[in-house]
Amino acid sequence: MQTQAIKLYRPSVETKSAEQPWSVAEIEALFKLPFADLMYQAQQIHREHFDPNSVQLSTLLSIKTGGCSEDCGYCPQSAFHDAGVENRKMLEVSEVIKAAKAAQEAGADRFCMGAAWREPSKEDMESVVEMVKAVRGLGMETCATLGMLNDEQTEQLREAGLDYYNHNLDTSPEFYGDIISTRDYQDRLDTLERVRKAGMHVCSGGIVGMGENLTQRAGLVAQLANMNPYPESVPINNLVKVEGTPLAQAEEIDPLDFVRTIAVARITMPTARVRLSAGRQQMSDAVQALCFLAGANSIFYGEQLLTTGNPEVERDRALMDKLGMYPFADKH
Ligand code: SAM
Ligand code: DTB
Ligand code: SF4
Repeated sequence: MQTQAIKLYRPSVETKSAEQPWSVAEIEALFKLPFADLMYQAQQIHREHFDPNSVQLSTLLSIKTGGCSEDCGYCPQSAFHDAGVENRKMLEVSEVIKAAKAAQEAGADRFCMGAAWREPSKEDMESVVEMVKAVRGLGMETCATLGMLNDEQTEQLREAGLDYYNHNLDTSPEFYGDIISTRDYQDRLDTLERVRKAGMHVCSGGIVGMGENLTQRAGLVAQLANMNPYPESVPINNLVKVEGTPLAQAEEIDPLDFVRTIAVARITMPTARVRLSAGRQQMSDAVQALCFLAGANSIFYGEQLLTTGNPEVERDRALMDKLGMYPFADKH
């Protein structure tokens, strides 16, 4: 009988308290659940905390492109790699305002400014502060990702009205050294701590498909989920393989394993916005739909990520219509 089957396969939905950290083994066990059980658990938790048909839209703008002094193996903007990305100077505040207005008109509610820096300089900060104030003035939520920050800089950004700071852990501590050698994991954790202390929302996630094994993938989620509190926003990127970067030939991950990562992020961080981030351009509508079912409720919206492409607004609008989904901002 069908009802019996439902009872039989109903997983226990475990809600953890902040004092009860997730072990890597527990998270790995979630990854290994039968797909239907994992999705069911993720959906239950998603529906407890969010409208499952609503999706938050963030538009990205690269305010300073290329020539970065870090050697992140995935990144086309690193000066260590030859990915054909030009080292450009920082955008003018007026250019940023123009892009933010266009994003707002297209329906985005959050505008994220990204810079290819290890860390911003004093002069960089003066311009960024102007940009944040101007974008905030348009009534949009603001986000920035500028590399490592010191206490003074987090304070400046908070005063300017920055809502979110994006700083990804990218992968597990054990795998980090295989991907980046110019900084260490603790540097990332220190900046996140400063962002939290200054009172801004934390946006932190990672990349899958860099050759990490399952334990390492679970290790990334454990790091994020065990932050106290965990990030309000968790971008899950599927590696965009760019010619000229060390990871250009990385083995493609099975799309269902990507969906599983979203589901595990949702289960372990119930109230976070889980963002289906880089890699969507290469993803079918069906896989994206599974990601939304798994608990993703935010996307990057607009033709461009930082240096690589993202689905066109028309494609995303059509996808949302097809799925009966709507932008979060439309209902608030
Ligand atoms: N430089 C700053 C930093 O690293 O924090 C901010 C910009 S950096 C490009 C922001 C994030 O983009 C990285 O942490 C990484 O997660 C993501 N990213 C960069 N290249 C990527 C790629 N090829 N595929 C997927 N995500 C990527
Ligand atoms: C995030 O987690 N993904 C975005 C944003 N935060 C800054 C960046 C994706 C970059 C993809 C490669 C590129 O376009 O250069
Ligand atoms: Fe620089 Fe950020 Fe790219 Fe690393 S990910 S090379 S820090 S821009």
